[in-house]
Amino acid sequence: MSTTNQELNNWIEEVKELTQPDRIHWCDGSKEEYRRIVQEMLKSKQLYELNQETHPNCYLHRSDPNDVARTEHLTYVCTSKSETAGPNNNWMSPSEGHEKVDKLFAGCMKGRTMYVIPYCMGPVESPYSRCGVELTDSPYVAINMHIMTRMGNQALKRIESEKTFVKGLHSTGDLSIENRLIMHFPEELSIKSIGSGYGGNALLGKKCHALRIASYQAKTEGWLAEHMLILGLQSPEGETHYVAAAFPSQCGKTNLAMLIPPETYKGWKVWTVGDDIAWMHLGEDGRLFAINPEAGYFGVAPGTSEKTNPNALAMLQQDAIFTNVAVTEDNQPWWEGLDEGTPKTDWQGRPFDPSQGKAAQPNSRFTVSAKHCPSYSPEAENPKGVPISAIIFGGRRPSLIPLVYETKSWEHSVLVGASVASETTAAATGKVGVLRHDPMAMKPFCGYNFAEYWQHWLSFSSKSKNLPKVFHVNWFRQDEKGEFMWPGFGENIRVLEWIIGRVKGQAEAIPTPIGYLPARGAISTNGLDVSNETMDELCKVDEQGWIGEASKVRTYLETFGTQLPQELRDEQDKIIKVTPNKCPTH
Ligand code: GTP
Ligand code: SPV
Ligand code: MN
Repeated sequence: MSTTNQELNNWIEEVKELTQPDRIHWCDGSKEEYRRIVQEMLKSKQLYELNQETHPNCYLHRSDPNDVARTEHLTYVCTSKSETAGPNNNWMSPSEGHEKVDKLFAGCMKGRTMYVIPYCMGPVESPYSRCGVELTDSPYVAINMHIMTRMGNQALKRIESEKTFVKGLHSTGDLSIENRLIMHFPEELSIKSIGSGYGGNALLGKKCHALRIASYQAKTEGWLAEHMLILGLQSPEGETHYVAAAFPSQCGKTNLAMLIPPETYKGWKVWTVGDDIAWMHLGEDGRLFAINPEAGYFGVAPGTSEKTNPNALAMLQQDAIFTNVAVTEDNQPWWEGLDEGTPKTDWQGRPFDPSQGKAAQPNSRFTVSAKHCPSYSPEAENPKGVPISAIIFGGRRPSLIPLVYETKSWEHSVLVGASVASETTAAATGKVGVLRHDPMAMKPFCGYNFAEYWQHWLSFSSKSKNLPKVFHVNWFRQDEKGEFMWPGFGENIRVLEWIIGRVKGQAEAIPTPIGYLPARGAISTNGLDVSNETMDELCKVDEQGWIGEASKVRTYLETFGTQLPQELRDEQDKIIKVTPNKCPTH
């Protein structure tokens, strides 16, 4: 096959010469093609069939044990000037980047099939969607892209008429960490990734294109590409407000996006638009409109249960790919926190032995089509996107940071986003549980200098008087025993209700130097086993703690030097000046 797009034909020829695949397979995106690749992978033991009675069309993939998460230290942004990438990215010049990575690509597809995957990020009919083509020697990537993106003929057609696309070259290489590089060339709209088959490193439409490359494009074109879920909260009166929320990896986006309200919230409903990425544009009325560029979920398995996320469990009953989970005696997928069944075989295919670690890899994942989610919003296919009433930032903070607070102004909102810090998780290699700065949950994903990114965020206040209200939440406060103080999951709707109440000018709040905190009783605890004392603790401002926090944030922000927008310093000065003795508690 070939295409009328000569640039694509030429690029494929170049890559063919460099990587020398035995065969080339153009993906058409059909169900039949998906089935065929699955059959081939079953034969070559790259996939295992799970129990087809309980989980029809569900398969398990076991990755290389060295390749289970994103590898941030091997991820680079290659721009002509190092300041463009900023201190928040690893940098190489484009020429050095190409040279280093092309050496690894030389001849790497010998004996393999190269899949040509045209894909569209976002509804094919949306003016906000963007296309790409991924060339990969991984059938696992091909079937995951089938689920995660709108791909094949429909995307190729758009590419042929639009004539522009992001070029993504991927190979699993030899899967060794020594020969792994994930390179981004935002000025060329291209990506080269080798040595990993793992999600964010290998499914190039996701973090590489839809965040790193897209954030760079969004900056020049005046929109936002963010690591955010999108949900619609429908009240019993039938009014729906859309909310976008940025939490770092493994900090609760998928769970919040699919929330099922508890018994006491009869008549409320959460609609899922997206669970990981939002592309937001200003509408004519000055509101931000968001589309979800993805078509599926690549979600965290551990912790997913009938209690925590029943919608996710329901969608995982069929047509899902599981990566690095354990299996039960009767071949059903299993992970820690599932709350039923017993693991027989661990994620590496060994008989499960607790002395060798967890049964499921802590970053084990499922891939499933968004359409299988019972709460999937029909508005997710709306080419215009959904209007955003509130933006939420958050992170994993065992202490200090309140359950929820509202910012005071757009400038303060950008400071609050830039100040996000969170404990590291298993989504990336490295130590887990270390507090690190993760502005807007974009530390691993912003394709250019954070200082310029904050400036870009700040610029929206002069373009619109109709921006969403902004909040910060923390589901992860712990007591002295290390237990979570807030029940989280479905109960998070109580916080969403307060947030929408604030948007509508109805919910009560107390002004403090850090922002507006919920007044006592403004967040309903009806039917909840959380004491008033705990609520007070969750919603208070610890002055000394905040002075220390502000000083750490300041030290971090100053690492961006003269490029740091002055507005962020000014906003922080305002907080520090008024903080001593001026934080009202309830
Ligand atoms: P990525 O896909 O890596 O971007 O993660 P995510 O932000 O979508 O996180 P996800 O919803 O998958 O949750 C990650 C982990 O946090 C899971 O083990 C969840 O069970 C747990 N979690 C999610 N929400 C809550 C919550 O409200 N409270 C508590 N205590 N844990 C939560
Ligand atoms: C994340 O790490 O934020 C994920 C998984 O959503 S990955 O696709 O690997 O980026
Ligand atoms: Mn994510």
